[in-house]
Amino acid sequence: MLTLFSSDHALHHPRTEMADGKLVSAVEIPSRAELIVDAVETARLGPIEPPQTIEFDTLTSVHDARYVEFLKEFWRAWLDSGRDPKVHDAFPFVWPMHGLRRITTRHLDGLMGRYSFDAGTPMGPGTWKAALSSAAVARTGALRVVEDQQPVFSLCRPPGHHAMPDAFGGYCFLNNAAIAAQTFLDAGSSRVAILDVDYHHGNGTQSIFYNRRDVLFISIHADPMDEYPYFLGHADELGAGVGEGANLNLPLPLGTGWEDYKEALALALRTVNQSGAEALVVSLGLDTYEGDPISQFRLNTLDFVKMGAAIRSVDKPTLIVLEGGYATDALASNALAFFEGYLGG
Ligand code: Q9C
Ligand code: ZN
Repeated sequence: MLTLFSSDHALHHPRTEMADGKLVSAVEIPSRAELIVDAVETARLGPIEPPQTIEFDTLTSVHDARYVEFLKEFWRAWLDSGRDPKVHDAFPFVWPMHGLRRITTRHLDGLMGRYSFDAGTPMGPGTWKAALSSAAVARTGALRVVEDQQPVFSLCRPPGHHAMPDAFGGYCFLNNAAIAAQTFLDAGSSRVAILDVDYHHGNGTQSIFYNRRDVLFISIHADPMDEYPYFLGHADELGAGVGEGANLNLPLPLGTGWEDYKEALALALRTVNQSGAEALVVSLGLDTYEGDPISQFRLNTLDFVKMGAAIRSVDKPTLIVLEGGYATDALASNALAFFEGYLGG
């Protein structure tokens, strides 16, 4: 299996994030991707290649152009506003909600609030370049699936599934899975399914395609009544307009283990199989692991073998896109376990 990877991911290297009323150590850190790419190499899963450059127009096929412009210009604006160039963890802390006006201000703090939805997603000098490389890894992955008619792994970092049409959050800036799905459509697929198995609901991916029929979004995740992102990912969100019926959320209780998880996965896979989709994008989060530091499901390493095997039963051109997963001591083995099952190891 081909893996796409860009070393530019390391240009985004947050040290801290806002949580529990204080700054704590960041968990979405460069070693995540390094551990997984090293494992792919050591296990000889196949070639590891860099992505092609990605066009601005590709980004704006799923994101608001002014939002992408904001991400691109952020660090220059930070410096121009006279702020500390040594800071590499910048956070928003005021948002245009609850009747406040959603306007784009001159002040950078207003701009950051306009284009974000949480305070847990630090931005620094290299964030834009890293996010762009991650999106390129996803897009090139989809193009290679079409070209080679083989499954491909896009080892994306930073992750993407929380990124909204016009807002960053949840450690995500550009929605890699959405860009990949749109790439399949632009290459001739009439319908694409996205299966999101990250522990957290993919609120960004859902939002991007909520009013559309051509992309079916299915997500298995911790119940947002009890878990981030709280304000989206509930079972009654079914899609809207012509997209009604093209969105399926399968929230599960905190503490869920494989016995219950596999039932939800079977339902999700049946739905994918019956959807008429001509390609599949898997948003692969490894944060369903029992040892994940910020998550509360109970899958073990062997369960990822079973997950990979179950997902492989879908007979469609498939791109696997990396999302979350923060247990650095187990990321390599969990990724390899998934691919062992997926590739029939
Ligand atoms: N102290 C992904 O897995 N913050 N994003 C949780 C923990 C948000 C996770 C707070 C977690 C976002 C791609
Ligand atoms: Zn996650």
